[in-house]
Amino acid sequence: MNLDKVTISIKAGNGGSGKVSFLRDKNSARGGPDGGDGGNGGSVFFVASKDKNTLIDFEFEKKFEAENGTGGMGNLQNGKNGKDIYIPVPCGTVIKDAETKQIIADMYEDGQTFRALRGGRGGKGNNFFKSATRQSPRFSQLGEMTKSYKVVLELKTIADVALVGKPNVGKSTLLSVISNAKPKIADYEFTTLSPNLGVVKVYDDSFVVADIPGLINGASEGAGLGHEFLAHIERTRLVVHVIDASEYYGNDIVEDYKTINNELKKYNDRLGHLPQIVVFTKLDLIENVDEKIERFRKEIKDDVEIIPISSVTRKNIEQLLNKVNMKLKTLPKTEPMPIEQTELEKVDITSVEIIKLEPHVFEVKGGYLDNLQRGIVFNDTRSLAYFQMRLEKDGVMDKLKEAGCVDGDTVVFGSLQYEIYF
Ligand SMILES: Nc1nc2c(ncn2[C@@H]2O[C@H](COP(=O)(O)OP(=O)(O)OP(=O)(O)O)[C@@H](O)[C@H]2O)c(=O)[nH]1
Ligand SMILES: [Mg+2]
Repeated sequence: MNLDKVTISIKAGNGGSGKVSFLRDKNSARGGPDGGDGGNGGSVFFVASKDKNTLIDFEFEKKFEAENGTGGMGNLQNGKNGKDIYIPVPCGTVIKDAETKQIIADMYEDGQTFRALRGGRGGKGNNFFKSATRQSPRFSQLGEMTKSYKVVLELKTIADVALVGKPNVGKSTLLSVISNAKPKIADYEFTTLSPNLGVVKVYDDSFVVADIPGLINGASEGAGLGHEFLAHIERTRLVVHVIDASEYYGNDIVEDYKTINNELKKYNDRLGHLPQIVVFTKLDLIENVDEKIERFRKEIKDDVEIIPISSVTRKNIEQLLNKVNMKLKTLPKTEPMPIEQTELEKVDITSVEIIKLEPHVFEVKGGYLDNLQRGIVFNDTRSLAYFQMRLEKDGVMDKLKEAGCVDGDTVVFGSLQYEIYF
């Protein structure tokens, strides 16, 4: 089960169709058109929530559909709008188009809301189409049908500090000592199977620490459990590199340090170059820590801060937290992922569809028209002239002729209608 990456499908609600209806009551033998408009479909939103830590909910529910708008009715009653849906995700969830893999949103801050899909527009009822010359329109518009899309949700936790190290060195123990988190701790490798987050308080400051599964040689290429979780800490600001300095299990502090740093570098450049504080754990089991530090320094040659601690006796824990806190103050805040402006709903600006609604009444629909109409001010004659010129130039008038439209016929463009003369 992968808690950090799931694919789900989402769909906005269809628009309800407009109604064809005529007023009937005992006083009027033949009343006017009174068909109402269809309601708009519901939209699909994502909301970032600090109360969620994993994507586990999506293991069980993978299909999200907003409500359809209902159809218009007689007596000028418009259909009801479909309800929008709000899908809660943990802060730090990156949403990608499953098809193109492009990022469409980074749900970064608590409460941040993102509309992924807009509900289908409701169609106009026949009342809308009445005019001086047409008293009894027997047509209405269909509601807009929406498509279903697949999106990938990927959790890239926003923690300030990452506890990184080999398995069983005491990362989770350290987190349990410095924060409110209660991770599982045990004397074997790969106790931690998914990341734990804890909030650490130092006087009036606080920061978030992530404890991830232990890393081993080859982790960056997928060995062990660490690889997928390295994605979590891509956005941390500081690495606390935890090394079991007791060397009780026959490990070597220098080798461990090099192995882990190598994996971080191989995973990506940013992780490889994050500032580090090295923590020697299990100090309570060590007799001469100064000697170890000296040997370590000589061999690694990096000028890195080393703090020996014991999570069991809590020795030097306060010193470590102060160091981390001070260091964080000097580091830039993490930023949301840079997003290229991509949208899930591919904007179609070319399609033109001509529908014969009834004899001598045609409707022009499609992405071409939506796009063109966005730039037109319909009560401005110059803007309107431009609209007509474009219809001519882009071949829409020819298409109308081909469909059987003749001089004097009515053509509906979205929410406008014209008598057409070629
Ligand atoms: N003596 C001593 N034992 C420690 C200390 N810190 C952790 N341990 C022990 O080390 C073992 C591993 O601790 P964990 O915190 O589960 O280690 P981890 O690094 O989270 O391990 P993974 O999740 O498997 O990667 C446990 O038996 C802990 O009790 C310490 O400061 N001193
Ligand atoms: Mg652990």
